[in-house]
Amino acid sequence: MNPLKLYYSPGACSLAAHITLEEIGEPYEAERIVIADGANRTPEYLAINPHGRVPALRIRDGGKDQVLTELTAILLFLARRHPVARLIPEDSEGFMRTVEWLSWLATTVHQTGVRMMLKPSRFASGAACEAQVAASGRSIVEPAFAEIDARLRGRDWMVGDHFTVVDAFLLVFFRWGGYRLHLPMREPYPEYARVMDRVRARPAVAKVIAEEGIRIE
Ligand SMILES: N[C@@H](CCC(=O)N[C@@H](CS)C(=O)NCC(=O)O)C(=O)O
Repeated sequence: MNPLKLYYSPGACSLAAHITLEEIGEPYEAERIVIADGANRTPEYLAINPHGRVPALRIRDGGKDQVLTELTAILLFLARRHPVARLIPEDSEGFMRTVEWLSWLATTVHQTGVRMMLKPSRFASGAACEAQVAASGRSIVEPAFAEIDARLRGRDWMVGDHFTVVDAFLLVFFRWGGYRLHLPMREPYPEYARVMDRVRARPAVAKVIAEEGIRIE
């Protein structure tokens, strides 16, 4: 039995954790919890993650059997477990910027902007109110994508001088932008597209995309 087991839904934010697991090279198991089928709401899965969200990471080692939730926590845990993979910068400024990016992406961009656009009924009821919520979400997401694009200008990766977990998380939003939010991505955000092409060219990333059976664009 592998010590690490990831619970993921194809194309969800768990994609960043899946990529990170593949990048570190430690053997792991991965179980599909397809959100569209309601698999994240079954009693079995709620016993694993009572929040009913993916990703969740089961960690069985050191005589313990634990579950870690929250994508940011999972990314930092995996990167720290395998420092040789260099998935977070070694210096303290690079680490600080990594945590800053992960926090902003997970909260403002994902849980506020994207979620308001995709699931307005979780914030308001009635068609008019839901349309307002979705529009407010869009007013968060589009400037966020523009900021990501501007910050990538002249850079190969978002933080430090090598691929990190931040770049893996950025791929999730790039995919959602086109696929789920139906926004043009390549033309308005050419720097974002350029760096995501580099991310997608990594063998570990290509392998995970194939395993999840998803397309990026
Ligand atoms: N705060 C959590 C949020 C994770 C999250 O929202 N995951 C989504 C998929 S991208 C999910 O499981 N959604 C299921 C639902 O909302 O019912 C984290 O950062 O891990």
